Amino acid sequence: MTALETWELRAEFARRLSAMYGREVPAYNTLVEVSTEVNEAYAAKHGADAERLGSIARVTAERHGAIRVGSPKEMAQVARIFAAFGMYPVGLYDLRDASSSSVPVVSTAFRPIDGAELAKNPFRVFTSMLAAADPRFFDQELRAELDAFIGARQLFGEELLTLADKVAAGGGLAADDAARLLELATAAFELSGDPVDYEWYKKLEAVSAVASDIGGVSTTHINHLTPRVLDIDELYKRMEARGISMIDEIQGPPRWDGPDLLLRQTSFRALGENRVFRYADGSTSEGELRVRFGEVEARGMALTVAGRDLYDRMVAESDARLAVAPAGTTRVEVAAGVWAENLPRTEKELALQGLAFFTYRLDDAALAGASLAGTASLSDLVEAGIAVPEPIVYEDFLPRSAAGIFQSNLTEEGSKDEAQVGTSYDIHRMSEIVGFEVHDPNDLYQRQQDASIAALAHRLNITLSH
Ligand code: OOG
Ligand code: NI
Repeated sequence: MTALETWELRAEFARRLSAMYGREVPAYNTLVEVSTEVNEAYAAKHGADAERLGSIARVTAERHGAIRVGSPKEMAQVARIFAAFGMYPVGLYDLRDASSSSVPVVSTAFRPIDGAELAKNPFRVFTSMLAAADPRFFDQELRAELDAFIGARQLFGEELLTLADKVAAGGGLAADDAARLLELATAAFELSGDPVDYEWYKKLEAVSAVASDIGGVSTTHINHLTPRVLDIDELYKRMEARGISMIDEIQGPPRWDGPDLLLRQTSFRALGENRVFRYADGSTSEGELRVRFGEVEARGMALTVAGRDLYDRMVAESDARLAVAPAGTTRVEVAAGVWAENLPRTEKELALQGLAFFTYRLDDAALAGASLAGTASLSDLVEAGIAVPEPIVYEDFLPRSAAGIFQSNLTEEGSKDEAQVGTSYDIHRMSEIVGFEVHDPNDLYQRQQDASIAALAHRLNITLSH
């Protein structure tokens, strides 16, 4: 019996969730189909350049999922399951303040953290936890009810958790254990047919539709599953041409003629799905809920702290200009102008200015014509074409886009009592909750870049300064 490697398990987990979600939300299959068309056309047109930010095999299989849990206990349990698939928490996203309407969650993303693992299969899951302790959203009485409801449910069974711990400890599983782990882990995220308590659901929905989706039902489910495309503008056009109306704008960086940066995302609005409701008199009947939707993304390069500061300043500048722009001007039009003014247009310039993360490849031909003494600067090597910067792909999320994705699917504003002081969460608190260290994404990119520079210096047998 062959033992499966962790990445094979992860890839199979993503495939199974994808098959399940496609049965539940058929429009997802359309999105995947159109994404595949767009990627094939893009690869045919751009050749090797299309693989600058990941092989076609990686990009074709690439998905991120989003799930939502109700308590620290549930967060810690789901972390054990993801660990079995080589997915660890990275980044803290506090969406409570990133949005104007009521989004009472704090989130992290579970994903592989090692470059080689990411290249094999980068499946990631954006995981949000209800901030039930935050008095701005939930008064004492509602909080007690929420705690009781969530405390009484079991999202993940003992068999699943035990199997997950076993594989996480051993780094591989015998085939029959693997089959069972995959079956149970996939089923844990399936939409449940259990009746939804109508009054309880509506009570939470009055605070926030996110709260009712999390705390108003007895199980969790995939909220969306997102394929990656190489040309998101083209995808947007093709989806609209098929009669699927997308949200108004692509979130994140604008389209421009320089390298792809960070993350651009777009989605179509939640679709009505049948659910059974149970009413106060004990009767049940079919109703409809709209919470699950389709999203697609295009990934670009990871930015350094300096690059990210610049990005955040450009976002603020775009907002400021938009506020005084003539009616009808879009955010994207304004942003494209701001970007053109502020950002270098080539990977090489981004590397030289320290704005994005790179690994460095040695160009042997350029090296052959050069004479290197005992020390050199990385910049000189880049200028001379000896060290060729290769971009590191952004593997994470953007809080503003994430809040936008949540919000684009809310029909009501919900309520938030700003007179109360919010509960604070930081990356350390989140690590305690999750039961694993929540990595700072910048540290992971920096480590990868540093290792590549050290390897370069070693191969050249020189001391490298920056
Ligand atoms: C998660 C929203 C965030 C993204 O791609 O930014 C997200 C959710 O709706 O649960 O998935
Ligand atoms: Ni998403």
